[in-house]
Amino acid sequence: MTRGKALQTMGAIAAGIPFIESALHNINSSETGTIHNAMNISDDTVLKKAVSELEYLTPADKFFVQRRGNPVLTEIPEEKLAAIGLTRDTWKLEISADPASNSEIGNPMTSEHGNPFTWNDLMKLSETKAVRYLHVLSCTNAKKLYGMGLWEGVPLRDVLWKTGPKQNIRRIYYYGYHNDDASQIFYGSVHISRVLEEAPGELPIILCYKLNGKYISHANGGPVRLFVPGYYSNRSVKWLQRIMFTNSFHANDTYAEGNNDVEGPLKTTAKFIKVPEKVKTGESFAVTGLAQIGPSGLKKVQYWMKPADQSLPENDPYLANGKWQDADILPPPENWGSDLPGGILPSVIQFDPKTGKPLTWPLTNAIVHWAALCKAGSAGEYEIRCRTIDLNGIAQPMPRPFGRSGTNMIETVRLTAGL
Ligand SMILES: Nc1nc2c(c(=O)[nH]1)N[C@H]1C(S)=C(S)[C@@H](COP(=O)(O)O)O[C@H]1N2
Ligand SMILES: [Mo]
Repeated sequence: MTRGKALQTMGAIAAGIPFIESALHNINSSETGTIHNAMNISDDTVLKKAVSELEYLTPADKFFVQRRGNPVLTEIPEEKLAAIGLTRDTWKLEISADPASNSEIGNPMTSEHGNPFTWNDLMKLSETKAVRYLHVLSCTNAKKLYGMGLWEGVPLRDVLWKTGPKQNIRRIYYYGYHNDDASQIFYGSVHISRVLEEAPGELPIILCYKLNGKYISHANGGPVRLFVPGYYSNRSVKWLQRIMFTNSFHANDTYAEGNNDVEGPLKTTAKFIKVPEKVKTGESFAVTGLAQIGPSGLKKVQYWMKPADQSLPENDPYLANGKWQDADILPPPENWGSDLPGGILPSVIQFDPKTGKPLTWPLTNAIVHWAALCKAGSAGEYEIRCRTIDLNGIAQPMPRPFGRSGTNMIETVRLTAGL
């Protein structure tokens, strides 16, 4: 089967259309070996129902938002936003050189010089430069993902070049709105190379103004948040108002000061979405989840169900010796989410413009859904765990098991089997 045909068949599976033999096995034949099929989804009504409840893109108003500041920044009333430059009409971005450094730029864009970068400037630039991509919003220290989004913006470099950067520039520092109180500033930084250049297939840092096709709400960091792909979301500063070029080579990030590793890319890690609390002994039930995918990719998602009173393998902190079984990794959905008219995804960087299909699946820096059919042989309490295996064959939480560079401990959920 050709790759295009395989993807088509996979679409049919997601839509619940019966298909012949395991198409999932066929797409697996590439050396990336992404999708492993333990159960024929289209044949099983329990699994099919569970899969039909999954939504790929988190609706914008269902994203988890980080509440910080006093008063809480996400909750500033609508009528106060214009006065602080956080409506589309009033938004301004000040771009200058770090006065504490020797960076040289020819054309600072600031209110002082009468030329800050405005919403109108951004919209003008978006006519020729707008890009869209699928990317998770994921906090370094949170167990659950904050959301899976479709982000639209203008590559930051296209704005920064307008300021005539010259020399002695190694990083940018950038800052969000902060209740006009210096102690509440949330800021981030990134190496200038990451702003100016990508490897083919890598995503650009953007001045982001749309989430799931709609202007970003104030709560979600609008009118403009920086979106820094590949990292945890602490680098994606909300309510962006100021950017500085600097010759400093140090990460200057609010999160770094909070004992977090801000340089590490996203980790490949599996999470549960739905595990029933109570199941009937001897009857099949479905478990669903998602995997966040980092640069090491995803080969498999696995689950392990065991009686709660059965002890864990000894001298095995990462449970490598559990009786892990393969879950089904789901194909691209037919319907991408309720925020999009008709559930139809507009063109994104990660898709082939000719076929409208993803260039790879699953996508790095995004999620993929998975499902498994389980059964409890006898009555009692059970534990169920899930983990990923990356494309290097390394099982979660390795190769980076430490917290503070992204939470990736193996998740455990309990359930009871009875009559
Ligand atoms: N201005 C500002 N930007 C911010 C934050 C913040 O508190 N203030 N939190 C950061 C962190 S730690 C995370 S994980 C994400 C959370 O984004 P969300 O609030 O849209 O979910 O925003 C980042 N950007
Ligand atoms: Mo975070």
